[in-house]
Amino acid sequence: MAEPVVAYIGLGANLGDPRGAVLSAMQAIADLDGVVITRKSSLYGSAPVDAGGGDYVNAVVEVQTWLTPHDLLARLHDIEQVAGRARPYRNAPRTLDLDILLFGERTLDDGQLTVPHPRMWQRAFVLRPLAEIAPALVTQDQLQAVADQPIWAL
Ligand code: PH2
Ligand code: MG
Ligand code: MG
Repeated sequence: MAEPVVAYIGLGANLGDPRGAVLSAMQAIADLDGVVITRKSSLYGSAPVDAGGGDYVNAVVEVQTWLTPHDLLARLHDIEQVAGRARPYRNAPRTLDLDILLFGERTLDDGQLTVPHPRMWQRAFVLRPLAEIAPALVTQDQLQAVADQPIWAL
């Protein structure tokens, strides 16, 4: 089997039972064929960024995967669907959002998937949990740049 790729997945929810949804999603990701979770961040509470609704629960997981980026995205969408994800409008409150943040060294932008995630470096709810599990990937300057965004450990 070819070498796996190390990828990072952002988890977020602010509708229904956000904490339960994020924890269940971690288990669902762990249960995927061709995906192994290697690190899980703590859960964080965060105020919505560029969005309405209630506070979010956010986390990031590191995985090793043998899937292609698009196959991984499709499996993550399946998990969102099971969690009752609806997409009434952009950045609407959601029962579960799973975003591929980084996929090895790959860069990709084909209309379906953009990797690295185009807004990840502007978002404390991504950078703080990412820095917890992969400190080499996030600089102090990058954390400083989002220090005004309210985020707290749960
Ligand atoms: N996700 C968004 C938009 N805004 N804000 C927070 N705090 N957490 C999120 O996961 C989030 C957001 C779009 O996916
Ligand atoms: Mg998102
Ligand atoms: Mg998404």
